[in-house]
Amino acid sequence: MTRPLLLCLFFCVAFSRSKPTEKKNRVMEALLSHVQHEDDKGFEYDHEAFLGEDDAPEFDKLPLEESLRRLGLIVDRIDVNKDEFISEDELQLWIQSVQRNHTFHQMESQWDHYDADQDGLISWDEYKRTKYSDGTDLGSEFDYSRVMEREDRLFRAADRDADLKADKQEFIAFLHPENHQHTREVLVQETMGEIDKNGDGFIDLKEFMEDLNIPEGEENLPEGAETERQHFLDKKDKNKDGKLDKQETSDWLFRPDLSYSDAEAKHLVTESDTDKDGKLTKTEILNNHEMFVGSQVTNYGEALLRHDEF
Ligand SMILES: *[C@@H]1O[C@H](CO)[C@@H](O)[C@H](O)[C@H]1NC(C)=O
Ligand SMILES: [Ca+2]
Repeated sequence: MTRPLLLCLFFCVAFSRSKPTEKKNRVMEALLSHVQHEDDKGFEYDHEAFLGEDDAPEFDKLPLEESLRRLGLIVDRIDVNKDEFISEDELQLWIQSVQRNHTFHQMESQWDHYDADQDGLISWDEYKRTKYSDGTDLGSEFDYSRVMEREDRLFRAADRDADLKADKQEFIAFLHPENHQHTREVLVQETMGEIDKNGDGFIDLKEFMEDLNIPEGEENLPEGAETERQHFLDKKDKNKDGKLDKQETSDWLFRPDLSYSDAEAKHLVTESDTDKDGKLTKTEILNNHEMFVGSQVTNYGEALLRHDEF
């Protein structure tokens, strides 16, 4: 699983008017979080995972006591089996729920804009008309027909009942194709289409390296190129036939071995589990509130120390 929560890079084409970077529209872009997970530079990543992108900043403004009170209430909600312990599994379910709700709210915030006739469905025509011909100058230097064709493909893939109208769940898949099996296929095809220059339906090593702008037979390989080559051979090409098929490409793009919610749940437990019993009590979480929810008050001293920066 990927980390959709914070991701609104190229896949937010649906809502963005800016000129997409032509070469960079690779799905990989979408898999990079805009907040890097570096705890030594603050806990923004953890806050967004635990509270959601919308609520995290609000929490940050609360006085310490109120922040702790609300965190306590959240802990009670996370403890679904009511055994007074928060397990990794319970945390992971919570993080997934935060993520799903965020995605849903994001979709809701765009819904009315596109559902022009307010019939509770967004037809492809409705979407297209609203987005591409509402009189806004889309800029002449960029060919939007390609973006539209791409969105057309995604829309059809997301439209499971094939009536060319998206309900809310279908619209979510359209907005976040990287999170759904049936829309991922389009992204895989797209990536293969770009890299598989000889069109044999596979990405071979030569094509892969050329896509990274590393010509074959290059003497002085740039830094990282050898690593990329080894990764291709050792990791990406699972069946060792020298090329990537659809499944291998999909595994490369979507990393089924990496679960964002699982990794984050493990991280939160590891960092707060004072008595090392593998699960958290409310006390352990409250004692580590800074990582879970943060608070202006706790950062107050730090902010004062840094006042010369402002
Ligand atoms: C997500 O939304 C559902 C339905 O509104 C709600 O019951 C649930 O508690 C929410 N999850 C989180 C993590 O806020
Ligand atoms: Ca409609």
